[in-house]
Amino acid sequence: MIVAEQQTLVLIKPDGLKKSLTGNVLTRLSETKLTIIGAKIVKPTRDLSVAHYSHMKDKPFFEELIRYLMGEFHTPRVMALVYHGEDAIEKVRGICGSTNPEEADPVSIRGAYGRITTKGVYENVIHASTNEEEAEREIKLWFKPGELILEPYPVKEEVASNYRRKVWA
Ligand code: IDP
Ligand code: MG
Repeated sequence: MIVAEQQTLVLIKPDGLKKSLTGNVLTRLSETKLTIIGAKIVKPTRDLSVAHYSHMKDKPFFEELIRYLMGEFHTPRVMALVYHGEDAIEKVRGICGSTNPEEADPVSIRGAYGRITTKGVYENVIHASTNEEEAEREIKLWFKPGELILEPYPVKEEVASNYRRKVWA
């Protein structure tokens, strides 16, 4: 069987950062032998969080979910990573475990470290894309082309005028 090379977006959510789980999570993910092609710490805006979870907008817990991703219950930080390699999406999802941390395999990341809050949000430490279409949408949402060491999707060049940006003083 030929297995395609894929990309997948991983977010270590604010509960994972607050609980100092970054190292544990990255160690678990290294079992996949996939390559990290981009990584950064992000302070998620509301717009980014709503765009990321747009497929959940009709859920009764949507507002709590957005506040959770923005870090209002923990710390306003997320670690965003892109993993690349054969069968990346399934390999990463397998180590993450089921969405509901109480139903997740106890040795999976979510089974070991997740919890359900009294308001009913699943604080499950990690996000991982579920299919190639979702991965492409999410990677383009969280990363610009120059922030990845590969160009997994087509890029174009733009000449920017009237463009302000910060540089080191
Ligand atoms: P996934 O993260 O396993 O792909 P999704 O269905 O895409 O699961 O849900 C996105 C996030 O929304 C979950 O990771 C979890 O934090 C939260 N969530 C999903 N379903 C529920 C639920 O039934 N109750 C509370 N929170 C949920
Ligand atoms: Mg999902």
